[in-house]
Amino acid sequence: MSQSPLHRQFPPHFVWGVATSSFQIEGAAHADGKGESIWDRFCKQPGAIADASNGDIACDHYHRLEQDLDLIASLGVNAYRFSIAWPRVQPLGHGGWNGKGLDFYERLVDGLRQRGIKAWATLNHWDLPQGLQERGGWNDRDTVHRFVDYARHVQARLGDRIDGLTTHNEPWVVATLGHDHGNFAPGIKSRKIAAQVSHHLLLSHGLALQALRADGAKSQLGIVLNLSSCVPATAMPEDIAAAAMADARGRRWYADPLFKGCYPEEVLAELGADAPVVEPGDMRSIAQPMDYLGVNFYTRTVVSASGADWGAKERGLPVTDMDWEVYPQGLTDLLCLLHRDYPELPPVYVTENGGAFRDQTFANGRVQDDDRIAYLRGHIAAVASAMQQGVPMAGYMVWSLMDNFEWASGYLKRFGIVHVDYKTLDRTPKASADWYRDFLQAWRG
Ligand code: IFM
Repeated sequence: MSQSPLHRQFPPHFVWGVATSSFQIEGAAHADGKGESIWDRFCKQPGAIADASNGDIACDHYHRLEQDLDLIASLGVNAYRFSIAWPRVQPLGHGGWNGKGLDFYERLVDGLRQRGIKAWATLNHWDLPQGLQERGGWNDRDTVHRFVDYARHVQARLGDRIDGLTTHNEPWVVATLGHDHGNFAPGIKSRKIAAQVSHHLLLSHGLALQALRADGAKSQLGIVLNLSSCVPATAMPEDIAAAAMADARGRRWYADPLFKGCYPEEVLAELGADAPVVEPGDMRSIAQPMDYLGVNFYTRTVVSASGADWGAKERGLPVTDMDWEVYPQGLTDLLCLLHRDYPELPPVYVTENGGAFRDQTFANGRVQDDDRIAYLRGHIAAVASAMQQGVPMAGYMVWSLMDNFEWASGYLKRFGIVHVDYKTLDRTPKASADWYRDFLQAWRG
């Protein structure tokens, strides 16, 4: 059976975007009254960041806004996903607001609208104000209420011009990498704290949705989860059980409360005394109806009971520069699993997908990133396949618009479809940017 060309498999209302986050691109760490974030602080810890870098300048997006808006428009996307730096808007995370911070995001949102591009804003892409960390950060229940105030403040000023408003980006990363493994800010290593943090993130999401709706929200409201499809390394029963447990810890710990109002029993049992304190009514607050679910997908996870590293390299499969296996079918599998497990699933957006590759750069500045083109094409086809199987897919966004600060890896890993020269801060679209633009042009017809 012949398949229609890829671009024809997507409906006219489909949302196509590129994504970034505040800390990774803005720079201007101390400009116009911005407060310190936990990532500003974390970068100062010796050994925390692979190249000992920080976000002080990053891509200097804060000072190059107009140029970057033109760059986004030149790709032909109809959406741009960015995040708002909480400490730019409220330097300490409590108390006074910084008008100049919101002015910047107003220019951004208005600039998108002038160019006919939908604004997709995330309220928390990890850069919590350090002032709140000093009061206990996400481990302290009061941070939940501070987040709701911040969300309401942003909506009051910009809500009429934001199409998609996301509470949190990848709460698993904040909880697990930030508070259990400790390799991300704020660098805490405690399973018990991480579990409590995950609960507070989910609770703040639910309470924010309630408050934003009570205030008359005009944007679509949702959350973004980083999810992977977990597959057993072999058909042995112990590997199958280990894969199911990994899925419960990573996916269902977040998605079950959101869609079913409960944590998975097997993970609660595993946590034992480290399980989070859940107050009466919390689970009902978390399970608010959502207008969409954002899914960030990069790779699948192959799990064995022995814990042996079943890396893709060992299996002879292609990997990105992060050593993440390239496996587009995993995205289809994951989306179909979500559809099966949660019958009330709202429209789903792949809010991040892309790869870090060691791009080949030629003397004329051309980056011929064929690996990235193959990656993107494969994953867009995986979205089409999920859609054909009935998953309510509504959009796809490439991570990332441009090379940027890749957290603990510093500037060593490049995810952009636009190359950034960190000496000159010049932006040069890579071959993948041309490919995406041509693909979208064909889709528009
Ligand atoms: O760069 C990150 C992003 O901030 C969150 N999702 C994964 C990306 C690649 O690691």
